Order: sequence, then structure tokens, then C-alpha cells
Amino acid sequence: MRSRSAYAAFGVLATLVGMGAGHLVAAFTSPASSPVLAVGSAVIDRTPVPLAQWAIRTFGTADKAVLIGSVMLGVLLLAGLAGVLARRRFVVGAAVLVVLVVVAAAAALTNAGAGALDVVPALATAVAGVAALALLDRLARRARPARTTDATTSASSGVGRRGVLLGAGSMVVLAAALAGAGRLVGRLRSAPADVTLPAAAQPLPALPTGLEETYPGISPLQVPNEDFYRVDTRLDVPIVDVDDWTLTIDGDVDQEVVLTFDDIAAMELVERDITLTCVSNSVGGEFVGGARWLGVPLMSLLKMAGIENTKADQLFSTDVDGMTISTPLALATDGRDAMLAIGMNGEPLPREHGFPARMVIPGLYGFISATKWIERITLTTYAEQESYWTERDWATDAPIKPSARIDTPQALPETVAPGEVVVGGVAWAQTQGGVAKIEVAIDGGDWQQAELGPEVDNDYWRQWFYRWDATPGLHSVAARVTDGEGDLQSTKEAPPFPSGSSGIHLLQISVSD
Ligand SMILES: Nc1nc2c(c(=O)[nH]1)N[C@H]1C(S)=C(S)[C@@H](COP(=O)(O)O)O[C@H]1N2
Ligand SMILES: [Mo]
Repeated sequence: MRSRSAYAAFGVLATLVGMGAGHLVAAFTSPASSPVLAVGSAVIDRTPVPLAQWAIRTFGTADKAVLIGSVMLGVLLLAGLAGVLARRRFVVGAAVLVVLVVVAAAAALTNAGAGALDVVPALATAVAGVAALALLDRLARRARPARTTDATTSASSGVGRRGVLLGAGSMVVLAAALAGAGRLVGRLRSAPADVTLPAAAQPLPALPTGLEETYPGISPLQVPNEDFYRVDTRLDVPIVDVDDWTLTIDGDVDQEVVLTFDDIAAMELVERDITLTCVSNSVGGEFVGGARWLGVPLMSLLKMAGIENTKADQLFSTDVDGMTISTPLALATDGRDAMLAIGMNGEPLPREHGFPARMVIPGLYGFISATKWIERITLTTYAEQESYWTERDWATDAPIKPSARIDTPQALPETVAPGEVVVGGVAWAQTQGGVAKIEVAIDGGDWQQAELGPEVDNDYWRQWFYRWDATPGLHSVAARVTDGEGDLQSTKEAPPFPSGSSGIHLLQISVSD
């Protein structure tokens, strides 16, 4: 029971118990300071842009799971090492554990918006981890038969061995219970389901029936909340207690305004169909979606604070954890339907999408407009304050580039049967007059006009389809959009960094004999 491998396991178990304890304590203080998450976020924040882009491209929305997994693996290897060291001299092993925790605490403290309270989960991790290691070490030492073996010690070593296994087993259960309790506490603290939303002053008519009903494979006209793409720098979802939450509008304004959720819900609410798009979306990618948003016009909020005399050129918004996003003030106030949303598709905002409130601004990529879990809007200048992505050299002025996406048929390695094949998808040209025309080209031939789905709003995407008489063999299918102002989309290939991808979506389709 005192083998190296047993002690490596002790180190891992003790660390898991510590992490469980840290997770539970963090659920009460601030969930993001849970040690694993804190280290993960610190890693994300320091990831060079090309590597982050690669991770998003390669792992898609699983990029964060992969990251947490790698962080965990690294931590547990070191934890095993700590265990092995504790076998000879307990203090040395314990010290390695403490150093691991200090690194996590440092990570928690360097995360945006961190306060002294964020060290508490790390403290809990250290105490619980070292205590667990000490307990396992004691059980193992007891189980070890004395050098001068006599009948009594070998008898007691049998009991001791069982004690060690029992101890180790309880640690596994304890770690899982602590982490599970942490999750539960977080979930129970405040749920979007507890919020009742008032109706808009002028509710929109129901959306028309989308093409997806007739042509399976085309994206739904309105993306259900649970299927809506999610892009943010968070590993977990911030848990905001709506009763404690306020929105502050400050900076270069006539007067600072502080509003509670109820204050906002009591204002005149508007409803808008707007398609969000992520700058990280590659041509044909998944990071785009249409939803119906309920909220207040951003302008109503800015007027309350008074911005007539402001010298600001940016809206610098901050989320509940200190993450910041810059929006060009001129664009947010040029008459487009910029809003502070509290509802999405008839429900309070889901936690993943910014509960209790977020910004939604049509025509601007999400990273310069769609601040989730928003807490503060500061009127300031780009010269004075730099936000998260500005610091990482992403563009500050980033209108959404119109684009057409082919959703169906599936590209290689799938095959389709010859004959009539419906080519279909979605296209968007927010604030640029919407989608006016979609054209499809087969095998690089002439551009043929596709049919458009129901019209919703210029700030919304539009479904389209084209009937193609497919012949056996390999074919290329391309689509392009012309916006309501008569401009053809950019056909120039550009990567997402720094201001959004462009180029034509082209698929290789294999048609069977
Ligand atoms: N607080 C916060 N808000 C954020 C982000 C973030 O990382 N943190 N990501 C932005 C980006 S890049 C996009 S594209 C949209 C995505 O919104 P969604 O996850 O609801 O689709 O949120 C924006 N708002
Ligand atoms: Mo984004």
C-alpha cells in the first residue's frame, strides 16, 4: 500500500477532492474562480490569436472542452508527481500541491474583473487537497506491516489495506459530490426560468413558415435557443443573480444611470428579428443565427444618460466578469436597431446567451456589439480604453460582410442521387438592405438565380433554394449573394482575422450513378 503507484494515485485523488472543494466554494463566491476554470481562462486569454483560431476551426464549439481536458491532464500528472514525492517526505508532496494551487490562484487573480474574493476557492482547494493527501498517507502508513513482523501487526495490516482502499474510494465519491454540489448551487442561485418577461409594446407578427419545412437540410428560419451558436471567452457560463444585477451607463455622459432588471423590463420594450454573426465564422461556417430579440432600444438608455455633449467615440461595455467589448458609438447610434436584449425567441435570455441582458446590434459582428452578461456601458474613446479584442489586434470597425451559405446537399464524402437535387441554404446582408438576390453556379458555369424564402427583415438572414438537375459524377456548387443596395458580396478570399471572412462558399458534391 506504500508503492509509488499507490502514492501517485493518492496525489491525483487528493487533487480531485481539492478541485471539488474549490468548485463548491467558487459556486458561492464567483464560479469563474474555480481553480480549473481559472487556469483555463488564463490560458485562453494568453493564447496567441492564430492558435485560438486554429482551435476554433479544429474543435469548433468543443474548443473549450479540449482546453479544459488538456489543463486537467497536465494538472493531474503533476498531482501524481506530488503524490509520489509525498511517499518519502510528506511535506515535499504537500508543497508541490500547494504550488499547483498557488498557480491556479494567480490565474484566478489575473482574470479580468477578479477581486480578492477569488482567492477563496483556491484556499479551499489547498486545504482540502492537503488534508486528503495527509489522510491517505496516514492510512497507507498504518497499513504497512512493521519491519519486525509479528502476528499482531500482519493481522492489522489486512484491516489497514482495506482502510486505504476505503479511504481512496471515499475520496472519489467526495470529489464527485463536491463538484456536483458546486454545479447545483450555481444552477439554483438564479435561473432565467424565474424571470417573467413583459410583452413588447408592438409585438411582431409570428414568423412566416420557413423553407426548412419543405426542404429538409436548410437551416431553420428561426434558430431554437438550444441550437443557437455560442461564441465567447468563457469556459463556464456566468451565473448572475438577477436581483443583484444592475446595468450602469457611465463615462462621458451628462449623468450616470443605474438600472435594475425590473427598471429595464418596465421600459417600453421592442421586438426585433436580427441575425447575429461571429467574426470568427469562416465562409460556410456555423457561427451565425437568426433569433427574435426582446429588449429596449440602446438609444433609450443612452438618452437617459445624456450623450448630446459627449466626446466619446466608443461604447465600452463590460460584462459581470470584467470582459470588455468596444463598439463604435457612431455606428451604434446611426439609426440601426441597436438594443439591449432581455429576451430571445420568446424566453428570457438563456445563460449561454447572456442572461440577464446583452447587447444586440444589427450589422456589426458579435465581438464589437453583442456583449453578453453586460453590466456596464461606458462612453469613452478608443484612445483612452482598449477592450479585450482590440488589445488582440482585431478590427475596431467591423461591419458584417454579406455572405451566402449552402446548407444542403452535403459535400463529399456524402453522395446524392442523380436527378433533381435541391441546393439550399441561408444568406445574410444585415443593414445593407438585406438579401436581394442569390445566385448559384454549377461547375463554374453561369450564375443562375435561386429562389428566395420568406422575407423577414433586412437585418435577418434569408433562406434560399435552387433546383439542380444533378448528373452522375463530381460537381462543384457555389452560391453568392447580392444585397438590397445592389452590391455583390465580396468574392475575395479573406480569413476571419482581423475583420471577418469573405469569399464564395463552394462545395464539391458527389452524385452517384
Ligand atoms: N461577455 C461576453 N460577451 C460576448 C462575447 C464574450 O466572449 N463575452 N463574445 C461575443 C462574440 S465574439 C459573439 S459572436 C457573440 C455570440 O453570441 P452568442 O454566443 O449568443 O451566439 O457574443 C459576443 N458577446
Ligand atoms: Mo464573435
